[in-house]
Amino acid sequence: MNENLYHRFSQSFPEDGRTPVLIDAEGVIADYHSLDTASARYANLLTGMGALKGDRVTVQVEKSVDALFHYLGCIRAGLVFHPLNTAYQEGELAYFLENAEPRIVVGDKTSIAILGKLAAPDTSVITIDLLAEQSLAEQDQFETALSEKNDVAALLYSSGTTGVPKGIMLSHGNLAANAETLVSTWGFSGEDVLLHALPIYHVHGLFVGIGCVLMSGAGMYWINNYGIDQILSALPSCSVMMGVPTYYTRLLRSDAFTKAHCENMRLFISGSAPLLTETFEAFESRTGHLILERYGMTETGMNSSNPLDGERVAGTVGPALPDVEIRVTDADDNPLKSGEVGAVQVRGPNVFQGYWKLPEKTREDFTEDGFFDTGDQGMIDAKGYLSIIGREKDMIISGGLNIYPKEIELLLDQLTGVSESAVFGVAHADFGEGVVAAIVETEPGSLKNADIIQSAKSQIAGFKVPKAVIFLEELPRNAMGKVQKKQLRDTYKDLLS
Ligand code: MCA
Repeated sequence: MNENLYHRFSQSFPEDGRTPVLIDAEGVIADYHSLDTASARYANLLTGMGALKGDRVTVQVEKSVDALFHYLGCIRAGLVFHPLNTAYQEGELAYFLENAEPRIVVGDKTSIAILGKLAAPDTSVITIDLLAEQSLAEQDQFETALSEKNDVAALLYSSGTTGVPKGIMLSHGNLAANAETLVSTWGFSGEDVLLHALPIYHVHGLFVGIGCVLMSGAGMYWINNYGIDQILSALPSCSVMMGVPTYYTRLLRSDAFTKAHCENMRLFISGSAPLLTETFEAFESRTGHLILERYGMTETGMNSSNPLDGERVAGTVGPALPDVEIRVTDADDNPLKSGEVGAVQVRGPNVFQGYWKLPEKTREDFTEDGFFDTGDQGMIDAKGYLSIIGREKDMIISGGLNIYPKEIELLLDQLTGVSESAVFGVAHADFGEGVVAAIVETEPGSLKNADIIQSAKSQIAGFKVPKAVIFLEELPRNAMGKVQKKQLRDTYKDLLS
């Protein structure tokens, strides 16, 4: 059997190819037949450019319909899709391009010059616009590549505590299994229209959102950039919405948002960052809907979900998905009893194939009996519901994006006049958490807040740039000399709220 993700999707496509798959305010943008033919053209074009099964295609493009068709073309051709956040700057891109060794690099008009400069000489570097234009001359049929379950379909990077990003290899089998489980858990069908406003360079928008739709023959209301007005005008045409908590807090901040917008909605799903109980409750009282919170990570896709039918408990991420095993363990990987807090470990068909070029690190993160150690701390209650109590050391989640302080500290420490720095997260009214940098100067009073922020902005993605900088005479340390981040978080907890 062909385990290619696109092949698996195509088995759920509606018989009538004229069934809409993408809609927006103007009406139908694409039906299933045109999605199939457009992805075939991209697959023909990419393979015609010399890309072979397993080759990486690195993509840094704004969300668009062409970007979606191109993604599907890569998958169909058995190429490894490697998407990048459009906010990444030159220094960040240099690392990804060197590490992923792509055969093809795809950018936008605005980013193509930098991508071209950074790419290895034998790489094809092309804009998505030109690809789209050239694809029109290609055949609109393509025999989807034969893929095995464990063949890598996508490479996504996550920074980690060392500040050096690791490539996470997700296979066709991982992505298909997770999408299938989510379709049944969340009751997706051909009747659904998903409000798709998430970016398509992360697991949430790319695999969870698009995966659920294409694995069930449903439709998507396609929004390229999150904006409250677009969401409000789209909602009445939709039945399901997926978002990070910021999407819901922004909706609640809009007085225009009422129950009437949700008339046709059956489900609101939240993930990628903790949903505050107060958001859950405020949303219920405004709309009558209980937001369904679920839990996942790039290495595993989705692991657990509050139920579609049954009790949705605020502050928990629900029981394990049907084909996923979750356990909470002590430091020696021994399972703990319900109610006890320990390491969250996951095993199942959703769990990734390993870190790209890092077999040693991969071995470290798996237990002997095949569980992946997520780095999160959690607790499973008597009903089997998981709560995430703490997460990988120091990690900040801002607007649904993971930020690793080490990466920012390494950058700040290199700035002239900075002796040392400590980066930490505090509550942020819009993004849930925001980045704060504490700086110790080599010469007190020599640096300006704005200069630090400006320097950071020119070197790293905007979402990682500190929202506030504070100057300290020294960093708080314990007897061992270790910086006390907790103390910093406590002292400055109200800085951004
Ligand atoms: C933008 N900015 C941010 C963020 N986004 N700062 C902190 N955190 C953020 N997430 C900054 C910009 O650099 C800019 O700064 C200013 O805010 C406005 O930028 P803009 O692009 O206009 O922001 P926005 O369009 O309002 O975007 C906010 C957003 C977006 C809609 C919340 O960040 C978003 O779509 N987040 C979702 C990310 C996502 O898909 N996560 C899933 C990861 P300045 O003005 O100074 O230039 S997958 C995952 O986590 C796992 C697997 C899972 O379980 O899902």
